[in-house]
Amino acid sequence: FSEDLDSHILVRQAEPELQAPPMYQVIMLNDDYTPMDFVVEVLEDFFAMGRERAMQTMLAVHRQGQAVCGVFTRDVAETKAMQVGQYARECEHPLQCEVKPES
Ligand code: TYC
Repeated sequence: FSEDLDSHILVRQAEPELQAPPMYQVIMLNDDYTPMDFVVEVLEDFFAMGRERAMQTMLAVHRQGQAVCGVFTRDVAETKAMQVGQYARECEHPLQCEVKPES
């Protein structure tokens, strides 16, 4: 009986750690004022993109209004969106990101 109880407790405790955490998209938003070069620099520096991928992502945002620039756990996604907004403001550009739960 006590063996059964132990294994039951172990399973119940281990279960949550086996679930992948919910993931969140960081979505870059278009605006009319932020220079294209600045957006490319942000995508390289905050989202570890190479020049080619950063260019393509920037152009996707420019043409379609928005694009996903990364998928992260909630804290990481919110921190990245905040840091981008803060850095853009410091440089006096209106660039902003939004965070949204994946699917
Ligand atoms: N639309 C901007 C321009 O024409 C460029 C831009 C691209 C701005 C992507 C924001 O997320 C953005 N200068």
